[in-house]
Amino acid sequence: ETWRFGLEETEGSVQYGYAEEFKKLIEEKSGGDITVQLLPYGTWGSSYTALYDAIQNGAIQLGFGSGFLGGTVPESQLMSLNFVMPSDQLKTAKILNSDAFLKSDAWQQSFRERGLVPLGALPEGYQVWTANKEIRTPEDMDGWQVRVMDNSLLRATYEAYGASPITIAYGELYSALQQGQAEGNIQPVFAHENMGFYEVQDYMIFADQAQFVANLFGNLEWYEGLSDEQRQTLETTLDEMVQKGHEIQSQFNSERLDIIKEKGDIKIIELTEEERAQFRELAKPIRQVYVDMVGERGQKALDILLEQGVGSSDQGS
Ligand code: 6CS
Repeated sequence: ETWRFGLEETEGSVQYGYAEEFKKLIEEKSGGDITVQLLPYGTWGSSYTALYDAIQNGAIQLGFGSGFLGGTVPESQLMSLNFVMPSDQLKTAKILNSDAFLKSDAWQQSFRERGLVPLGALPEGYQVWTANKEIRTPEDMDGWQVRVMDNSLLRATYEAYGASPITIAYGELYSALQQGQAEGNIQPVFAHENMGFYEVQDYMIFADQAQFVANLFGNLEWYEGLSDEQRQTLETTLDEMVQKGHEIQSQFNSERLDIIKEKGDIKIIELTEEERAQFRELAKPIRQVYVDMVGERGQKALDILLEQGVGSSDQGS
């Protein structure tokens, strides 16, 4: 049988790199029983909702959903909170893929209630700002028209920072930045390179405020209908992919940063601890915004993360 795997990103992206490795493992382990077909950005329709709908109705068996998934699974916006995850990216991957979080009733029900099942999460690297002016403090963000993914929590976060967030489709973002409809962008480094965004922006700002995290999820009926053997193949592959996914994103992000530095003339800024602290302070109340938005189940999911994630290196401490 064929598993169709929908990606929110194009070839050359972290999601694509992950999916290629996932495909290889599943096909090897299943001894030819399963074929995985990769469907990169654009092959399943024009809006992310089309992808999520196709997974809900079973036309596509599994796929990734990140910032835009909030419209389908509101609780998934948990992944968009700033200053919550541990700064260690592998640790973040392990926590998000732990049974304690992934198999919790709170997280399972959030997806199952919508005909979906959560399979894992893929941190794709730190979210890095780009702009046409220097940004170091919330004051610098005043009125700044930054493009965010279509997600109420991200809008609330950037409004709290003082910016004026706007939403634009991923595929239309390059020209929007070029033409000045959007004045800033937020992406992991590989995406700034993969989509060419860095070519039309002057500053790249590392604030380490959040990692980009994509949820991996499947159609619930498809998942329930898997044989024991197929489910075993899926589970062991997902386990292996936690470490591999981390290696893929680390490699992609570091190689692409080198390319950006080599090819572009974008200026790189790294915020100091004092500068970061100003954003962290403003981001704190957004945890409550998340809970107010999605309710008790969201509170539970957040609590599980905080219980596991808070340590000496925690971004939120
Ligand atoms: O910004 C976006 O809309 C997209 N960016 C990435 C890196 N992946 C998917 C996401 O939706």
